[in-house]
Amino acid sequence: MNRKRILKPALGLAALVCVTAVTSFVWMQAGYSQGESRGKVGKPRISDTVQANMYADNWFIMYVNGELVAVDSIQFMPHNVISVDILPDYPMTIAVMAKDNADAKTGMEYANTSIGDGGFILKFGDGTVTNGDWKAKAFSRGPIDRDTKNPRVENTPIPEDWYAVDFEDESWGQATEYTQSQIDPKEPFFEHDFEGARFIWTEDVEIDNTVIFRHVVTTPPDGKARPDFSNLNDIVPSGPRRRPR
Ligand SMILES: [Ca+2]
Ligand SMILES: [Ca+2]
Repeated sequence: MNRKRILKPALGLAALVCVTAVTSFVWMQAGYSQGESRGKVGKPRISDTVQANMYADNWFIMYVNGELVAVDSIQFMPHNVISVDILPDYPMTIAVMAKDNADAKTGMEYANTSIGDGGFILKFGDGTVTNGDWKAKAFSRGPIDRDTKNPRVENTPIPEDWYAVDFEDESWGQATEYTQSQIDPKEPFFEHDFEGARFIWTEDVEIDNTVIFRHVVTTPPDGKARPDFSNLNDIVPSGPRRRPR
């Protein structure tokens, strides 16, 4: 074969590899300085997180800033505390759907012998707590009029975006606070930090069986300054510079 024919593609390939390497290096450098120019933020450490404690009678699911953060792992009993680490990011929109254990057709529990009652409480390590400032709305109620002989359930369709940050909850009422003795939490509750938090539900803790709570925390309640980790996907954290490949 002609030497020239072999040499030409080989030179072309070498040039391509060289251009790619230089481009990659420039891209890495640009990416790094872009991260720097947007304000330095180190990689989040576990010490940047706060503990979130939740107790629900009987079940809940929680979103923070539109992201799924916690699901109660036990639907009914025993009553349990869910404790997870979260990376706080303000303003922080918390959306919780809580459910009292209730038969879908009667709204009652324990083989349709009891109306049953709900209750929800939450405390985050930054001082965020549940109280009457939270918004609350019932989406499933029963038995209507407490008629346990002819039990009926009223359901309101749950909006698909109930947990979204921009969901409109202006028309919703405020949560009702309940005392510890009214809710009567079970043992694991006392082993976790809920100090300063209030049990909440709608104004009817018995008949309202599916309730959504929403709350916006504008600044850290404990007043502690925290880095803004909200755009972690869009920046290159400061720290050890990555080697160009
Ligand atoms: Ca109930
Ligand atoms: Ca219950």
